[in-house]
Amino acid sequence: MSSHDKNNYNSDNMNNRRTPASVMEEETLRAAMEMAKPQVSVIGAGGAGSNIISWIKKKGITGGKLIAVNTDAAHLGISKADRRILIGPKLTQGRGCGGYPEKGMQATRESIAEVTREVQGSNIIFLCAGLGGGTGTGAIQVLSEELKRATGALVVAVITLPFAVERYRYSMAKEALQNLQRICDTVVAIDNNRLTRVAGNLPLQQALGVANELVGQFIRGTIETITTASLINIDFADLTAIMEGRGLAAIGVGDATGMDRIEQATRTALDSQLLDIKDMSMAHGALIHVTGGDDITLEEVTRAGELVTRSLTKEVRIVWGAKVDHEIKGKARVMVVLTGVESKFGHESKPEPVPVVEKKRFLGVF
Ligand SMILES: Nc1nc2c(ncn2[C@@H]2O[C@H](COP(=O)(O)OP(=O)(O)OP(=O)(O)O)[C@@H](O)[C@H]2O)c(=O)[nH]1
Ligand SMILES: [Mg+2]
Repeated sequence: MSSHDKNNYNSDNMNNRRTPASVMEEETLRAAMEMAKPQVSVIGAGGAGSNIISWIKKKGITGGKLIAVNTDAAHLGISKADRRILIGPKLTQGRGCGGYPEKGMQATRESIAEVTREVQGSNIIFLCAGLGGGTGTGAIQVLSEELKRATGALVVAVITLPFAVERYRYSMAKEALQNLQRICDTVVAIDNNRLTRVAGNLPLQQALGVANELVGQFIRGTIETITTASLINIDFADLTAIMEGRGLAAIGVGDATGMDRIEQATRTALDSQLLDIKDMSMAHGALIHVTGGDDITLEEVTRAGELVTRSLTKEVRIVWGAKVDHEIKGKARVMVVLTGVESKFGHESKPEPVPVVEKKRFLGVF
């Protein structure tokens, strides 16, 4: 019997005989459940980071606090975040960093106390930004270091690398990415130049929208499978095991309909990794997230896990979560995140492999 079933069983019994002792037990259980829920904060830094936060907010999310930080007051004004923080007001007067990451770093240091206050008590902090500008590139480096120190939370950065047409920004982005790998538990990197694999040949603005959606989907999906009852949940310990001290991570998504939708979507997710990684089979861990309409079956979700397991030659830890989305009837969407991967953007010190095999957790009603 899963813990979820047990909870339901207990609460049914409670309704039948409400003795003072049993009411107290129920209250204690409720308090314990509340305490066990991980606190999650998501911070979007700079223009791209704030746009990603707005995307998540528009889609709706339960179980996470959304914060936007920017040096650009006008852009911050249109953000849909739960909390908006203008960083470095003395340094930049709310006018942005003009592409200088050093200025973004200084601005963040000026306002670090305010940001730290907002994330106190968090167990997981997601930081997102488009690398290549001043604010996001500078802020995410200072935030990851300072917030890790202040909270001890699992810190996961999710960043995009600039398009080839923005080459002059590339070296700054590369340097920041190296630095982030040293500081964060995991850095999920999306190379914008690979977006054509999932979005075709789109104009720049639309391609940026696709990147926002991808980052947003990853963060939203992960948060919801650990904080709310889903078809299959991932617990905080699972997530920590594959993300803590893992270095670089790549991500891929696939959508499909029809009889073999799971096979197709999983293959697309594996074949369309949005970072140029050296050898997929050498990944140290994998997180699979499946979203499907009401008709998605447990067997299909398990199948996605099997397909990914087969692509990874090592005995690595694989965790998976699944959620029903009533809006995508008939469709399956599979997201595969490979952690501890090697890439030309990699940092020299590599993580130790996670010694465990696959793990499943079943919760919810089928
Ligand atoms: N995913 C995504 N990337 C974006 C978006 N806008 C810009 N980018 C990318 O992110 C990089 C940084 O751009 P911004 O986020 O606008 O820059 P910033 O961090 O605000 O920095 P400054 O404006 O220089 O202070 C760019 O080089 C683009 O590659 C967006 O809306 N979404
Ligand atoms: Mg900006």
